[in-house]
Amino acid sequence: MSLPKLKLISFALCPYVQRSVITLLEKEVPYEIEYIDLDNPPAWFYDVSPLEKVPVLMVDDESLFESMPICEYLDEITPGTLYPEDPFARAKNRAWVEFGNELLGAAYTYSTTGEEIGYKQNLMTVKDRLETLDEFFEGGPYFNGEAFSLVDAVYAPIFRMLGCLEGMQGQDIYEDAPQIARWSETLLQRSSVIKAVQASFNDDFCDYIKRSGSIFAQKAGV
Ligand SMILES: N[C@@H](CCC(=O)N[C@@H](CS)C(=O)NCC(=O)O)C(=O)O
Repeated sequence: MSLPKLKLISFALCPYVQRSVITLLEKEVPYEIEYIDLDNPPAWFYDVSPLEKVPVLMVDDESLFESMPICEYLDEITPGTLYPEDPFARAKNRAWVEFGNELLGAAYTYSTTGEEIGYKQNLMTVKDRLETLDEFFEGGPYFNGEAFSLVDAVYAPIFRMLGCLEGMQGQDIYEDAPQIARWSETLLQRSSVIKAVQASFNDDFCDYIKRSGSIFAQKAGV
């Protein structure tokens, strides 16, 4: 089957975009990428993105929004699969993707909120979620064992973000989640994960947090 022409509409720091790029790279799908400024999106963006968010995948002349439908579509139009074949195992993978979305939301709020209470609550949520993840994690090296999956594609950008935050604040966020610390290290060394962002990502992300003037940035002294 010949593949359609694919173009990913992106924002350089977006973790949801990264999961789509990781999937494109893992499945060796040719694609183009266009970065937009989310603070000042081009007018055409509103025609292709009903929720006004990235990523959007342009498939020939049509658009597909929401990162997981994009990743699953890419997985389905290419040989092999990044999900388990067994329906129950696949459903459980999707449930852990949802868990990852919650973790990502808490990590984002913890690092960008201007409210002390929100900072504290979300930091606690991040640590609790990592601990829970550690209890359910089955040993690695990847989420499903030897095979890299879409669950890994979802968590890798979260671990990249947490790694930057740890570096800025000098604290060990994984102290109660040793298996997750190892999983994070494995993922952050994988080629598709490394290539899913621009070389300046860490600096750009730190700048973004600094500019937010958040409680996190104040406490980290950046
Ligand atoms: N549920 C969406 C979330 C995507 C998302 O939140 N993208 C952010 C950038 S990281 C965005 O476009 N925000 C723009 C806005 O909310 O106006 C997905 O999985 O694709």
